[in-house]
Amino acid sequence: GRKWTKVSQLDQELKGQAVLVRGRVHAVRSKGKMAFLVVRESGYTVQCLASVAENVISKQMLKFISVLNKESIVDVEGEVSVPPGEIAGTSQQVEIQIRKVYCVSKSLASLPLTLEDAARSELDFEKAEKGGKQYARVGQDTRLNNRVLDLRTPANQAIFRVQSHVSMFFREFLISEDFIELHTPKLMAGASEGGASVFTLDYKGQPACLAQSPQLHKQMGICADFGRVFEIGPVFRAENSFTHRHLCEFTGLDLEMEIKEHYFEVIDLLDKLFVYIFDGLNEKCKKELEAINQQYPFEPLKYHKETLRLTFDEGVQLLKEAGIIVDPMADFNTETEKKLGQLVKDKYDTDFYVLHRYPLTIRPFYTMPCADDPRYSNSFDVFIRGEEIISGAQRVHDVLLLTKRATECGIDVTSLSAYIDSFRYGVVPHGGLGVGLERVVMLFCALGNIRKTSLFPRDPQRLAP
Ligand code: ATP
Ligand code: AMO
Repeated sequence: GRKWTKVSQLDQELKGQAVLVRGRVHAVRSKGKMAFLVVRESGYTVQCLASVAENVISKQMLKFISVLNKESIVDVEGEVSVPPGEIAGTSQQVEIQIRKVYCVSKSLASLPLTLEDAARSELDFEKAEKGGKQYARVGQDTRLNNRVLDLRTPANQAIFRVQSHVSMFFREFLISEDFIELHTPKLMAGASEGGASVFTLDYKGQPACLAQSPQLHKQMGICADFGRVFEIGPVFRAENSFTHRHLCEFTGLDLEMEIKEHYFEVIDLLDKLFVYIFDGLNEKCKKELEAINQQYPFEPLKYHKETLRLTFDEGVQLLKEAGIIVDPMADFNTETEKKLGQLVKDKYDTDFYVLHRYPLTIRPFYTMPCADDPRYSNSFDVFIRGEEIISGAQRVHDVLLLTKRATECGIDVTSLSAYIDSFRYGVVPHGGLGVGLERVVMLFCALGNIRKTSLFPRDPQRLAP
């Protein structure tokens, strides 16, 4: 095979050498006997020059280059040169003197959105306005309808690299803590979480559901003596309303583990796990975070080596001190949660914290009531910037109590019989949690909308592309 050079590898050390690169036509300009072709590969760009004057290329080749459609895939053969002075507008500080250009795959001439438009930041809009110019904004529907193009922007490339790192760090940390990765079924005979937000389907004549979480089967993994289990997989929720943080399909990072004495053992683990993830992102994804920041500026996440833990009641008190009176036995609404996030930030200087000991009635049926006061539960939620990223709890492992709680929650226990039966052969006390991957990335980077961190989002109004 021929030797290929990546655009990112093009530097002054290659001066005078012949290179072969493949990338997209990022921009083309022609001017008399010259053509300027900017080639982009994995977010890196290089300017390539074609000049008829020096007789290296033909007039036909010059014409061919100057009419290349943006986003087409091209192979460029040429020689690396170092122009005097700085090169503006490209990432690489060298140029390629073109010998030949091949078009490997042609893009349509008219694009539903251009990458320059899609990559603009608020700052770019402000600057343009001051300069008397006005750019059209690329709306979210245009982006999502043409997601493949939209995903090519530097910020989007970075978002999904960050997302990949979050799941990698999650897996890496848990494996090192003796967890095993399992894959639970997504086709279910009954709902996993109860409630209305379940997708139903026909399973060869039998009514079935898409899993709303791996809850039941990850616990059954504990019943089967796996001790510490995790899963990274799809989660389906038939959400009705259209919000900035709910999807109908998202990626769940779930874990379940034996606990010896207290649900704090799960919180201790998540504390270390998330410090590992955040440290890892800050260390290994510097370039990506910078690229996201360029388009969507955000304050870095403030967190500490030891995560703040407040009880739900302490949360209620904090709100009360700020003049916000809430029902101490009901869940906070989105606005109150956000407000509490601000109060916590002001008082404790952290964007990341745990609220635990929730009232039992607002938690799912499988949640363990507190031994000292059964109006409360051994449960917790975790927040970033006042928005939930994790729910978790110790689970009820006693069959009688589990049946009672399910019934109290209005759930038909026959639909749960396989789950409940698995507790009849003895099970260690256990607890666990579920994380929304898209929410972690959205909130770590303060992106404001979960559609930005979902590759091809599924929401109540969108099932394609
Ligand atoms: P979880 O699934 O763990 O509950 P969540 O972030 O969806 O995660 P909920 O407990 O459903 O949180 O809801 C928390 C608060 O968010 C609710 O009290 C409600 O005010 C608000 N909320 C939840 N779902 C919606 C929705 N679909 N539309 C508008 N607000 C919602
Ligand atoms: P819960 O329902 O809170 O808990 O879900 C866990 C986490 O998943 C994320 N999440 C969502 N993300 C995007 N779109 C949605 N519609 C959506 N709904 C939830 C949130 C949430 O914190 N079985 C329990 C977990 C457990 O106890 O182990 C559960 O599913 O980040």
